[in-house]
Amino acid sequence: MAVDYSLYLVTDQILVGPKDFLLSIRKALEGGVTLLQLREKETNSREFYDIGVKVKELVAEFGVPLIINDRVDLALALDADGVHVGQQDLPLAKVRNIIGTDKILGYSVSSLEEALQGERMGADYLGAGPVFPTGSKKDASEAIGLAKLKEIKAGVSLPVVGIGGIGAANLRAVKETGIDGVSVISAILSQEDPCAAAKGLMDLWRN
Ligand code: TZP
Ligand code: MG
Repeated sequence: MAVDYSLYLVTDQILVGPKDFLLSIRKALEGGVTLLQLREKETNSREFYDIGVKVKELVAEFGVPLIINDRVDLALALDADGVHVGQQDLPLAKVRNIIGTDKILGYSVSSLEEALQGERMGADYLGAGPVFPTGSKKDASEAIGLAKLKEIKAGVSLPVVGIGGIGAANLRAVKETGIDGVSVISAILSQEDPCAAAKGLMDLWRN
């Protein structure tokens, strides 16, 4: 499956509120989001599954793949397109064994060492960051900055997306590191108009 990593939306239901959640995602998709990760840190398994069913239907309308954060079991239960895990989640090689080779496997990294390990262990893409300080992840580690992002991209052959504090103001500089896409939460979901926000980011990414 050829995946377009250009504008990768990570969801945060707490940020948007449950009432507007699906509508915000729909607007973001209308604005041109190319990949979507469902990330639920505070919901129980059943709620996660139920929202996953709805989000899967929604992304299917737009032909956008669905990635599930952390929860390999839910990625399988939902038959999502892939799963994204970090340094504190199940070991990457175990996840690959469980999901098989047809599903997309994403891995969070903050250093070239972790990136190379991800490559060796079978990741399909890397989420590198936080690039800049972010208020959207409680346990975010220190920002790695653009130089380190560039070093990670240059050191691996996998697609790399940058994440953390990325938005309209810094997207051009981020793109200059050579990465394959940007992953954002607040630059779309905290905006008044998620459709216009996504469109604006996509325009900046393309030009
Ligand atoms: N992982 C590293 S930073 C981050 C995650 C999930 C949060 C990104 O959110 P924002 O609002 O785009 O900075
Ligand atoms: Mg995780």
